[in-house]
Amino acid sequence: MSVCAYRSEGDIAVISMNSPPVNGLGLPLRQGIAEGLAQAARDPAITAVVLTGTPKAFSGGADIREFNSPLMLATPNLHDIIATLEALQKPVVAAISGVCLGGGLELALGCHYRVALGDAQIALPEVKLGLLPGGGGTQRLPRLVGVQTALEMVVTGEMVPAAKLAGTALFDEMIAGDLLAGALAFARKVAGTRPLPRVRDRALAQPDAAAFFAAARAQVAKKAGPFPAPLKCLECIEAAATRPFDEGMEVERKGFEFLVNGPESRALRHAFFGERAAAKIPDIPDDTPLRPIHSAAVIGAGTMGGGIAMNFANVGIPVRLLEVKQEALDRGLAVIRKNYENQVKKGKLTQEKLDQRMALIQPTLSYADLGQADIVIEAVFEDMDVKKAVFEQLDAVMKRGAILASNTSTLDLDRIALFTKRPQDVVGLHFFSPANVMRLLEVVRGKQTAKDVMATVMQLGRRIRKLPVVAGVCDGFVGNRMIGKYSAEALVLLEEGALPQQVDAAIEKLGFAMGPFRMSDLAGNDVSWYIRKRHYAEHPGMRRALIADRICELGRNGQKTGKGWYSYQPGDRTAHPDPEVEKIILDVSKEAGVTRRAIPDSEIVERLVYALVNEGARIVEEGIALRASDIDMMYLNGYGFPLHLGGPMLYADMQGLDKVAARCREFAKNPLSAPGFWEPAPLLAKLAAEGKTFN
Ligand code: T1G
Repeated sequence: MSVCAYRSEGDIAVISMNSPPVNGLGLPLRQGIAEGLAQAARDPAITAVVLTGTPKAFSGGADIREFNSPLMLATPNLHDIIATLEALQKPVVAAISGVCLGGGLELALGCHYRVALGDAQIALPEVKLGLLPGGGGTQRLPRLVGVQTALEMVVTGEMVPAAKLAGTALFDEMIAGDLLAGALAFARKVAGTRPLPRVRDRALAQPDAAAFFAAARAQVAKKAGPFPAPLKCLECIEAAATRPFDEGMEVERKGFEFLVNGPESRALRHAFFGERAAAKIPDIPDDTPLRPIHSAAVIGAGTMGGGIAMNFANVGIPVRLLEVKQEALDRGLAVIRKNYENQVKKGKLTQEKLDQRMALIQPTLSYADLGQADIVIEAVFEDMDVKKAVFEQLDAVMKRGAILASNTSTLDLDRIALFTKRPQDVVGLHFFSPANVMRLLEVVRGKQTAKDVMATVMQLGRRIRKLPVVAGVCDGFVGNRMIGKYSAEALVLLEEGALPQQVDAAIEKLGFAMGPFRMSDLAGNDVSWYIRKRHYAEHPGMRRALIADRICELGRNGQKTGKGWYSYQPGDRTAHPDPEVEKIILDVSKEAGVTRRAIPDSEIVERLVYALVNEGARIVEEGIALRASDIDMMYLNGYGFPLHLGGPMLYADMQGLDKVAARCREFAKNPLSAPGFWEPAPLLAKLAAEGKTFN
């Protein structure tokens, strides 16, 4: 079926774009539009043209799948189309419905007129992809909506309902009801109007431009972080307000060129597609029937359980919250209420919404009250015996077809499933603390987890505003298995010559939200100690993390005890380097006969990130993660990996896998590293040898 249809309604030509899923302006669609315009131009019976999309999308913009490929600039490119529009001797009316984004809006701005439905969504979202509008949007939009509105729209990339822009010159008419009928009527009305209005011909001035843009630049710079796009966007709007149109277009072209070839945009586009890819499970069809989820239950009202319950209440799903003791239940509810009250204080929630959400969280001490829930999630202590008791109870009380989920972060889900007579209904839903904030939801697929259960929880994950990513069953699944290697290497760095504050500072300078030692102090050093002791028992020959063990033996559990890798003042989370910790580190190095050395920050970063990458490669080749980009999505949304770097696997791609593999081989020579730790994973070695990438 053609992606662009042409027909005439009397003396008006109608060009209808229909290139699923969102009329991305890929080459075939661009060709279709160009052909339609040419046909309308040469047909003497045609007096005007209407350009339409679908109810869902006028156009979602340039086809971002074409980026960094020859297709992007293949002619007719977007500029060619807009030039054709502006040279046409017959009026073209853009009829806008659904989303009108990026290049799609720029296409509409090239038309002589624009009419729209009030609920159409308008945006130039390129900045969210690390780009700027490269089709003239930075020069034309201000000429219709003014500098201030255009600047906000381009620098934030946020969608604006067309109705909110009805008062500007962006739309010549707002259409109520039948968009096509309204557009045709408008086209007939303007068919004879001359000269044809072109946006580029409109004058634009910004009073006191120098001061205005200096102030705006300071504001934008504050929020831009490591991303160059927002300031480049501002530069273009400034050019539109202070220079002739063609000069402004040149500023835009140069800015776009710079950004589209930059690492930050590559990372943001990787995140865009990676999030959508994560929703796809190869052996589970997209149209798998889902189990209905009208109510939920959570076992455990602690930090995790309370946060998990909030996710359901936030989207209107009633949720039973079970604890074994009344005071634990009361405490859990008080924490939930406090969380909501904090949001009310910040103006992010109304009191009415708070009350509605609290009413949806129904406390109980009895398992019998859970029986009718469609899904239950246990968030009890990370101990297999405790999980066994809980799942045996759940198996006894939950209705047939209910989904039984564990929030376990490392335990064997297949074993947990066998505590029930319905292993096919058991799945892992690993939330990240704080569960009502962190976006990542690691969905652990057991050997026996039914396909419709997987499809249901993946959709439910999106419904509760999480990013669900699939993991297979192994120790630590994906995220924590990798972080285990990262933390182990951080400890080796201490034995070798670094201090916690140097290691944390180095990786935080790269952009991590928190280095390994500050993170451990926040999460609780006893948590990782408990896991280390389990590993020591399971692998008696395993090399002990002597420094970390000593820290824990002293009860230095982190922020919650006022001392950990750092010391803390009461009520203050500021991490203060502690001489007692430094002494422990120096003692262990001495006992191990290690001659400490100064380790460059760059080496610290390589060893921490490549430890993640190497384990990630093993995880992909074992099929524990479905794809490398899933690992990146996990690290961007659950572990504070810097967004402008796109995730550990993309970071490795950008360094060059041959370089990464070579460095791993270098690190493998370190006598302190565990046997095989730095052996390049076979997938890494293979891709490096073939000059390929993970993504
Ligand atoms: N190009 C190609 N595919 C796109 C696309 C696009 N612009 N937008 C979405 N898709 C695919 C997406 O990958 C997914 O595919 C499917 O559509 C549904 O998307 C020159 C350079 C439009 C609001 O940044 O914001 O124009 O996974 O799951 O929740 O100045 O997609 O099904 O195979 O997100 O309903 C500017 C990005 C481009 C818009 C729809 N445009 N897209 O949301 O569905 S740069 C954008 C979105 C540009 C010019 C510049 C959203 C949406 P699959 P979805 P949704």
